[in-house]
Amino acid sequence: PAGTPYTTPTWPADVAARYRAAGWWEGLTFGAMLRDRAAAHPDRVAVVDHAGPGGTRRALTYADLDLRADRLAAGLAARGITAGDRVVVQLPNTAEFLELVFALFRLGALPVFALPAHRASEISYFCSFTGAVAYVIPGVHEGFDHRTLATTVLARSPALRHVFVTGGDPGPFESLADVPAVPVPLPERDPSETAFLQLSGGSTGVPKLIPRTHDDYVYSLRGSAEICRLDEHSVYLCALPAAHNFPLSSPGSLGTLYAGGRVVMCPRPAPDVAFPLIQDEGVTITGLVPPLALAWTAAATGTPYDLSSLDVLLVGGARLSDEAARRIRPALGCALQQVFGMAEGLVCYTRLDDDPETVVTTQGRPISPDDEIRIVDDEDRDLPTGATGHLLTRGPYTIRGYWNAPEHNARAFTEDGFYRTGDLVRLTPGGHLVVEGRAKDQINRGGEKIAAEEVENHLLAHPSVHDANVVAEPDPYLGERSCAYVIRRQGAEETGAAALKRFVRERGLAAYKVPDRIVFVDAFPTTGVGKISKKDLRAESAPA
Ligand code: J2J
Repeated sequence: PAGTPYTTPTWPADVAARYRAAGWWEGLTFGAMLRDRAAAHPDRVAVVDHAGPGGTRRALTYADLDLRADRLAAGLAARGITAGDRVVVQLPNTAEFLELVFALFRLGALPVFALPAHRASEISYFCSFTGAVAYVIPGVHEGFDHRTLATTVLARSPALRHVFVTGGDPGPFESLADVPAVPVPLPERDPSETAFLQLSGGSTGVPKLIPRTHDDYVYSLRGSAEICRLDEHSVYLCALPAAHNFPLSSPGSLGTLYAGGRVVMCPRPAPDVAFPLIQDEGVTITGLVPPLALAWTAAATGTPYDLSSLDVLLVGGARLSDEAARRIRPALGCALQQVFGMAEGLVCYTRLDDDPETVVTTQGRPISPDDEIRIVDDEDRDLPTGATGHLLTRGPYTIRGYWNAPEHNARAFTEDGFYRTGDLVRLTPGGHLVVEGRAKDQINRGGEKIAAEEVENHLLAHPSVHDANVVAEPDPYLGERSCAYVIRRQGAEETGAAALKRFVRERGLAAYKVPDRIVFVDAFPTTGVGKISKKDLRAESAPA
């Protein structure tokens, strides 16, 4: 709500000055970046999608994208949306996604990046927690009516004034296509200010929001584009949900625009949708989570589509097994780059000139020479090189704190500003990181992150549930899936697993967070000091 003193942690002034002096922060805003590229090569295609009437192909040049962003910014300004406002963006992979985020960047309004899979529980939280004034949705997407969702969200979010709908019938709301107006002069934004709020994978009851500045994010794009060798001939297929940090920035759609390349929006990442696009659009690079990389590898054998334009496949978001990594080049005929990144900042890549063994067995090394890495024990003591421990990091594009979460920040960051990633890693003698596990209370379901506590809280809201613990269990395809151990209240034996899953879904939780399996137990295993032992629960789930 207006007047709330939101806190946005940032880098100490001397550190910021150092990052500027080193040239990492170039003082470029997203608005200026697009303006510059549009001036340099107006007629080059910036983005292609297949979301025109009846699924027709649409191509926007850099000049088109630049003008559309200006027109949309003017229209949003006319509706009272101003610098500093938060706008929840929940769009599928379409050109409108890029038009809108650049319009908001130019206005200085902050996109809050939701995923299409989010439902009333997540979206209402984003809207109320950020005091968002607007929410942008597709009408019906993948068979789900986001307009109905918006009605629920609107009733719960006092600050929310506008719902804009892309594609088709806007229902009771306004069509985003009706918003654009004659461009108005807007003040240039300060590159050191927060450009947007990204979502954390999360390990707490509610997701945390990540404030990223123009300076720090543009640097991560530039570094990523160099490492992935993007140039004006690059064609990036945006196959994962466009708002996620990986397809947005590693090097993603924004890194591709930074480099002057072409972004192809892929509506779904399945091979039958992606392969024809790779062939027809001459895609050179894309990024996938491990289960999809496996699915593509399997589907490539005998495919009628010509995938020969594909030079690089980035795989990250969850641990890619060495065996799966080895299969990628032979099957898809492209180079593999492993990427270990996080929306909070740090991104590591294997390099295109790393030896093949390093590429298949490690998760790479950081973008920046100024990325600081510490690997520590439970008491924050540095471990000898090669030992596995907690990864702490700080650097020119890693946040110093979550948005408006001072208490949580005191735990999630060290006093001197290192982010506690919750990942367990080790360093190889060659200086590459290997992800060995996780200390945070999270399930990594094929790259989709689930905070155990968030799901547990929803389960606990059921009258038959006395207590609940959600843990990861191995899954041959996803790597991990979620399993809820539930203690029922006395006399509540009739509530079964299916009913509980339905209950959680109906509370408006994204489908990927609904427990894959529910096991009813009489008690949870405890540790020596009487704390519930998630480790022992995980062991119960492990294959014998
Ligand atoms: C093991 N675990 C990994 C990997 C991420 C690029 C790529 C991915 C993300 C991302 C991202 C992993 N092996 N290769 O933002 O820009 C797990 C770790 C990490 C968490 C972050 C990007 N790559 N992970 O996945 O914010 O546990 O970002 O801390 O969604 O994913 O999740 P997220």
